[in-house]
Amino acid sequence: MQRIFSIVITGLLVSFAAAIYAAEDYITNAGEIVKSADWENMETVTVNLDEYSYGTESFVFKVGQAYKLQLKNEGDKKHYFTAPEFYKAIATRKVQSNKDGEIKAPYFTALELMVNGQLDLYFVPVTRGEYPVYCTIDDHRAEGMEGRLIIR
Ligand SMILES: [Cu+2]
Repeated sequence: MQRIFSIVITGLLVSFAAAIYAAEDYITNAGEIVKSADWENMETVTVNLDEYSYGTESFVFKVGQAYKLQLKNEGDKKHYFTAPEFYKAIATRKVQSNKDGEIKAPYFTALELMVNGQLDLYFVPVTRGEYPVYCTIDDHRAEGMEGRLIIR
């Protein structure tokens, strides 16, 4: 009887821990954060992707500030803006392609930029930290295509 009781308790603790982990996985109240942000005073930051860099080694963002991150592929190959930990630390409003439309989703893990492509990520930084960004195509990361996204 006592054994069954402890198995039940263990099961409850495991599911409780899983719930906490899931809650911390992504910003769950992103919608509210995006809604209450001051988009009139949005800051625009441009990232120029090419062979093989993001133009600048690190980008710094402030918690609570509304941003448009313009990703421009100026290279001769397609490139990725892969940053799973960063996307978990921000409240995403949308990703917009000026020619084709916009995608509203609570979070992303990576964005792919075609040659001459541009995608604009609208977001609000939430969790302070330093997050890596890198390109997952072939050996691009080894060639130096990585950077740091810093939230202060
Ligand atoms: Cu690349």
